[in-house]
Amino acid sequence: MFTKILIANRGEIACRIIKTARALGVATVAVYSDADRHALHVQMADEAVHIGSSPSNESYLVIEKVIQAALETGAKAIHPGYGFLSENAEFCRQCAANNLVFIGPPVEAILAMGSKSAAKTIMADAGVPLVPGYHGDDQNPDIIKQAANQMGYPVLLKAAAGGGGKGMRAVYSEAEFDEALGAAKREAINSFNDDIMLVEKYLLKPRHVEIQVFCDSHKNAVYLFERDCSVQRRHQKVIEEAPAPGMTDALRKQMGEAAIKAAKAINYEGAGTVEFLLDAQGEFFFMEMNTRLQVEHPVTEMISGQDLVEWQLRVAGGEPLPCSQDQLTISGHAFEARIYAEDPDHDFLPATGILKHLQAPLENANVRVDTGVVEGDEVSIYYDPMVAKLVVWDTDRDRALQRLTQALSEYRIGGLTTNIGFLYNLATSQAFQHGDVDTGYIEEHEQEIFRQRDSDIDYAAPLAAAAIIEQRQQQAIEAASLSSEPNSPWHLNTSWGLPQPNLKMQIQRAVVETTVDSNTSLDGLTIAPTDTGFDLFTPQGFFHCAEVQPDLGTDDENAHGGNLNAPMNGTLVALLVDIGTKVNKGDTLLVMEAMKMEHSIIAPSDGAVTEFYFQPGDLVDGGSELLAFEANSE
Ligand code: MV4
Repeated sequence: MFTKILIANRGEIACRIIKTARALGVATVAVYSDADRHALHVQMADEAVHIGSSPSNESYLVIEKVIQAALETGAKAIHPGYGFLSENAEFCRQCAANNLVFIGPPVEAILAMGSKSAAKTIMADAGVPLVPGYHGDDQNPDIIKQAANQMGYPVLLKAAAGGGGKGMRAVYSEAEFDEALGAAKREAINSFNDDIMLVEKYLLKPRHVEIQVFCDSHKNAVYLFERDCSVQRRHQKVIEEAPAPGMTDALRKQMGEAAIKAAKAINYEGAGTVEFLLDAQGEFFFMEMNTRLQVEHPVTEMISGQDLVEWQLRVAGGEPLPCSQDQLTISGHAFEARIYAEDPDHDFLPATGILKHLQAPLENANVRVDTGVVEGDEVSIYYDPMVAKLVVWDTDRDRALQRLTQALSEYRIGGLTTNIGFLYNLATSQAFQHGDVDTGYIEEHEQEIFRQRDSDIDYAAPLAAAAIIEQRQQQAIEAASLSSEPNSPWHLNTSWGLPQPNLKMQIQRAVVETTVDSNTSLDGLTIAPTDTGFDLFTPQGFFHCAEVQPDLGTDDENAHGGNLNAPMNGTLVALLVDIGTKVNKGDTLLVMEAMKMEHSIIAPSDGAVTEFYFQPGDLVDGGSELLAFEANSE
């Protein structure tokens, strides 16, 4: 076993690798960029080396700097994690040239799987099932078209240099083939500087089922079962699970053995993943092989009870596989949901900002949180905005899914927008609950996942209002407990039996007035405070909520009628006038954002702003006075 390894990565995967290394008594070296100077992975490692400025291509992707850091610190091996240099053949070569062990496959395997068409040729020769198609070197358009006609439409044109969905074009009839091929080749040249095309039978609504394989340097090879990664958005995985819904023992064995064949065909060593397309008839076809540890490896660890990073360290150190195939078993079911700083209501735009409030679900035997951030950290523009991977396990899929939705409803993140609500609505959507998943899932169920029905608002508003009333009562009790007269009636917050107050609520994008009566129940709900209000998790779905401050006008003797206070918690977006500049009644003075909506503060009369109390980017509490305004003297 190595005495010291360097982790050439950051974030959750670096932290995750350090945890296993520490458990094995292996010393660890972290590398970090300017932006990661105080990052969790740096704190967790035994040593840390600064390797450059924040952009990845000036730090984590600079081979010489990573190698130099390993040599300086006496690390014997380098774990690349995933992404970054994990499938970079030159990096692999440089490690060997510097007597450093690359914790991954031989460079030949990385090269062999680097080209989609070369990989398919290797797999075809090895007897691994491929989608019917043509991936030959002869790129004569007539040859490609003849193959398409022979397999029957629809077909899928794919750029050999493409991947991850880039460079794919569906063709539905012979009549449109020539134009489609021309367009696909032009796109491939522009995107990859390579217009080699392959054509395949277009499988409709396939599932993405991948097999975890592991090989050692003594020709042993095993598969650690499958993961279903069909729930993707624009070829980014969202929720993964193991085992795959509906998988039979026979099909699992067939796919596992095909994956082993694929690995052996390229003399593989280390952790690898063989991706297949699985059609509705139970036919499976090789898609590609990933020569790295995948992001979603934890679901395999949860159902197999194996630590795949420990296996990587042992195998890279020349040890044999820790288990034979017969010793590997599946227990229960696991899900992984990727928690991202992104805004599902704005086309999943990446969100940046400070994690002002970060409270993950409690971890235990059923709940695991792999993360690289702590409260107060900044999610920056430099790196993938994944905040954490929420991994759950239980004895069967239904129970595991219940764990997932419960854990999502307990996740508290304030200070930036996340996809937690989207994940919650996806995990509670009907078809997902029944395991009816395929690669088109999110598009097919978009309405349900992004539901914003009036009936939802009618359902959520009284619950949200009740949550506010309950929160006030709780605050009153806490205030009373701190008071010298705890029993004073002034501490009561029950309006002395008066009918409950009318509350003005913003639910997602709707503003509603609602009342709360005694039969509004909060059972089965979870409230997560946020910077703009609170997130309400209910059995019917997830809602961003906030109380809209009543418009009390102003008691200023120059009463202007307008309200210069923040209507609710939010962020100040822009100041639209200068101090002292004459403005007319109704002119917009500033804009703030709350609940994904813009709110304008307008001039209550002719006059001028004499002071702004906040600046763009500031978080503003509801009701705060935002500016000082001087009306023109009559
Ligand atoms: C396909 C396919 C249907 N038929 N090939 C997308 C990215 C790359 N990994 C291969 N992909 C696909 N290839 C044939 N012949 C459908 C997809 C596909 C897909 C595959 C896996 C996971 C998500 C996907 C989303 C859209 C399309």
